[in-house]
Amino acid sequence: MVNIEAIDLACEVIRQSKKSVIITHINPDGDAIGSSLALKLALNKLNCDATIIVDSEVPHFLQFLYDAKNIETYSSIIHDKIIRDCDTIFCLDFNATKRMRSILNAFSNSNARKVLIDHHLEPQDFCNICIIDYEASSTGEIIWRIINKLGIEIDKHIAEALYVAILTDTGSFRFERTTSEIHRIIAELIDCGANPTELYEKVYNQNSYNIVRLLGLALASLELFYDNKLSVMTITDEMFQKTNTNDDDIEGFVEKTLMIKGTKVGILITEVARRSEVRISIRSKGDINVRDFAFRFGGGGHFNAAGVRIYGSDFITTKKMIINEAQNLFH
Ligand SMILES: [Mn+2]
Repeated sequence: MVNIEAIDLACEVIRQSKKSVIITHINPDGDAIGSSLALKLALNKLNCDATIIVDSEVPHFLQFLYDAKNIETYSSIIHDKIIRDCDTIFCLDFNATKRMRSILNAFSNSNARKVLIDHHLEPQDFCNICIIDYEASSTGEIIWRIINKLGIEIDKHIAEALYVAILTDTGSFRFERTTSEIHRIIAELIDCGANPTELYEKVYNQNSYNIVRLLGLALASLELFYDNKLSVMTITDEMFQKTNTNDDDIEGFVEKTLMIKGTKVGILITEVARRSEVRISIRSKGDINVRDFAFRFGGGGHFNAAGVRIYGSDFITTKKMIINEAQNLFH
């Protein structure tokens, strides 16, 4: 658990802030958006202004969250001044500067206090204050501790944002860090107005027909290697075109690679032609460390869930290389 001093420090910084910016990572997930919204609402209750900026759009399945419509997609003309003039910048749910993509320049040029709140391994050194808990299930969990320590009342909107953060980052309460403590936090959030049935429905059952068709193509692409221990899902640019979808629409697909009996590692390899990018998402079961695997190619993440983006290299060659290298995971 994150140490008490770090939480106290975060509370002190938050109380001193009057004008803040919250930055979260590109292709934001439920934890990125949920924890950012919860922190913003908490800051607002302390009369601190907060602007959430991301160099991406908010995914459709998270747009229902209260105040999500006010999350701003980065534009240098509009936001560089805000980033320069604020007193505190909170970086949530990422620990490598490349994850803020083009916001980085304005971030680096700002003299604001910089506070990192995150739960990923191997953080880069780019903030003045780091509140990091490698054992936390989600950034939302850390934000919950901070809000509690601040003595701020958790209203329905904050409860829903934190619930979605924890729901999505624990894979609906089934990943490794789903402790009894997490369930106690969730119980409290339910008491504060978060409705599990309603939130699950809004997060997971609002896919377009096109996305479900893309999932069908992706499932049909599954290939097994190394005695079925490795399962590989492939999404090509052609599949996106056929279903009129794009790489924002593949949230959760990688989890399906682990459905097969005997599979220990699942890899989703996605061709993102518009950015000359090959996006690799990796999941594993048990004691197979996929974070180190991703790290070797310039990516990162968690022990059982990691990813990497490879730019400017041929899709087929990259896929072959990744499958070949993945063999080492089973030694
Ligand atoms: Mn997270």
